[in-house]
Amino acid sequence: MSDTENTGQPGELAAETKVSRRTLLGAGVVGAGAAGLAGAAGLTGGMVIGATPAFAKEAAESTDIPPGKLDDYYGVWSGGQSGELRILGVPSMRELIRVPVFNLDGGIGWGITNESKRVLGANAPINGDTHHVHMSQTDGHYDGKYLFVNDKANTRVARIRCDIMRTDKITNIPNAQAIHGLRVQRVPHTKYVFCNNEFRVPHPNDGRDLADPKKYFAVFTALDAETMKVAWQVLVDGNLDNTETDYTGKYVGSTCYNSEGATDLAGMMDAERDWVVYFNIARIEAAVKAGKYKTYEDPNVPVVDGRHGSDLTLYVPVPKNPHGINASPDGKYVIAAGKLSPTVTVMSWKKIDEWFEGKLKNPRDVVVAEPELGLGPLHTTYDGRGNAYTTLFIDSQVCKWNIADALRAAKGEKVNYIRQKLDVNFQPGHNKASMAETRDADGKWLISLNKFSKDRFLHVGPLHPDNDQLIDISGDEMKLVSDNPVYCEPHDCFMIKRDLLEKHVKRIWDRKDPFFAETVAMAKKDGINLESDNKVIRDGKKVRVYMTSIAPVYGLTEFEVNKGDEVTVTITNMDDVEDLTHGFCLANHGINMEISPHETASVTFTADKAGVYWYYCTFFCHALHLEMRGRMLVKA
Ligand code: RUQ
Ligand code: CUA
Ligand code: CA
Repeated sequence: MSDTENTGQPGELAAETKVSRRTLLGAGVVGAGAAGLAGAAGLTGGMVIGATPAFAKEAAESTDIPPGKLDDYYGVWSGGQSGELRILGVPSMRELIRVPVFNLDGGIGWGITNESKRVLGANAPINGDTHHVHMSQTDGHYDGKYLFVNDKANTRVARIRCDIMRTDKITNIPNAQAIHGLRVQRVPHTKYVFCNNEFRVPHPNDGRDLADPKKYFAVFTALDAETMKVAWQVLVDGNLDNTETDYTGKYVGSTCYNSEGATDLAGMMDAERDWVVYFNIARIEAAVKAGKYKTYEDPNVPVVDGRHGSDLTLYVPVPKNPHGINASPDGKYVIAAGKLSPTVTVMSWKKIDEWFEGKLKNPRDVVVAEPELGLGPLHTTYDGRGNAYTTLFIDSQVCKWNIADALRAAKGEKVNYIRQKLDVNFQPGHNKASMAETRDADGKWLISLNKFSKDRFLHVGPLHPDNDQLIDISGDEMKLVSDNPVYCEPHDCFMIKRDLLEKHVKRIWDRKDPFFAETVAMAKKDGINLESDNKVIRDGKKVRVYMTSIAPVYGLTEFEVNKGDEVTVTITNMDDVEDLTHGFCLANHGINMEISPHETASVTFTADKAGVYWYYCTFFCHALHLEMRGRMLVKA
């Protein structure tokens, strides 16, 4: 049996059926790329790889979290085209909460409340495409402060405060279209969030140069993590896919699959090599300071020129349409995955430094190995014990390989650097090992985020869930331990040890929280004490209704307005009991919001229909929760 035919998973299809299905999937995916991949397959053909059975007999690390017990890790998942984030417990894989970001969320009223609308901005789109979520770091360790996530769909980046797990800032990225790769500066701390612009367009993008793709370009963006303003951008050749930072704070690199500047599939696969472009942060800052920049759509955003020939950047040719780029937790290497090449390219941060110092001549001198792993390598993660784990999309496998051995093989030694190939179900994109984005990689758990689930779950209609598989990597062998259906393609995730995040998370709102400070200021102008007052303030055709909520009553069980008034209802939950959340749903007005203990939330709408409209509490807060309601009386 050849390596890709490995099977034997309990409950799996017969080997023969499965092989044909796997082949079919691979073929379907290859599609127009067949020519390039045929070459790649040829390369892999003669290779001896140390595959092991996909499912080991011995019991894996237990994922069993008994009732009342807590998980060891928080898992933070992007939500793909749902536009949200999700927080899971690992290893149970129980979903703990969703964090709406770019999407409308009726559960808590995200996109409905004034507080969320202030974050989203006026007339903001209410869909998103979140791929890459990363936590802020200090000296290469998670610091529990912020999460950052991209919106490929609408060219935005959001920040989520970890203490309340709420999105608190969203920035539209100018001079760009489609923000894909996103990473945080690790060292000395997350000063910048780096964002990749995937699609090349004309600038300004106002109807000029439509048919002249040579004039299109893409930019690399550094966002200030505290202000969430764009600090600077770099004009690049080609496009930008994924990005990664080093462990010194000096460099950040991005993969480019469209070095061709093409606008169609064949064109984007034309070159045998595209590249990884590295940015020299200090030099870029100096160039900005020296005024060596232009501006495009936003006069406040300096754009320096980092195209070929610039001393701000280093373009390292790598094979072919590279995708993922991931730094090893020892701070030494950064590995770009070949996608249409069966190889990954291992580059040395130290050599990148030497190149910028002028000590190396050829950009390829920073490459220390280019091991062949299998078909469709997309992303790599690490166990902190010198092993790398690369997803093979087309082979539907995770390949575990040893970095030191790959370096020895690159020097001509006869060593097998591949440790194991594990079948996953099916077609993995990202993978991520626990704590692997930091110096604290602990090599316990690996998630393989698989794009197809086929028949792994009960059928729920033509749209199948993705399958995020949990794999135990604590021993010598990878062991698949659970299948987990997920909605609308989370691309990436990370796992952080419970104690590192738990201490930063609030269990009850602080009354001084900036999240609702503007609402508090509005109340103050009206002479309202939000914690005790229940009052209606009329201001022409604007009516502001202030009330408290204490289970099981609202401070106001009725208020009266005139048809056509613009009504703002502001509610402050004065219950002290943790977990005692109230809701406010106004019948037939499309309004629902959540108010957790000591939170103030508000919503503004037009009372456009005369009549009696009940409002009621949507969170089951008390035995008399159903009775927790009141009337809005709208006079004709
Ligand atoms: S990146 S797999 Cu690979 Cu956005 Cu999705
Ligand atoms: Cu308050 Cu239910
Ligand atoms: Ca290409």
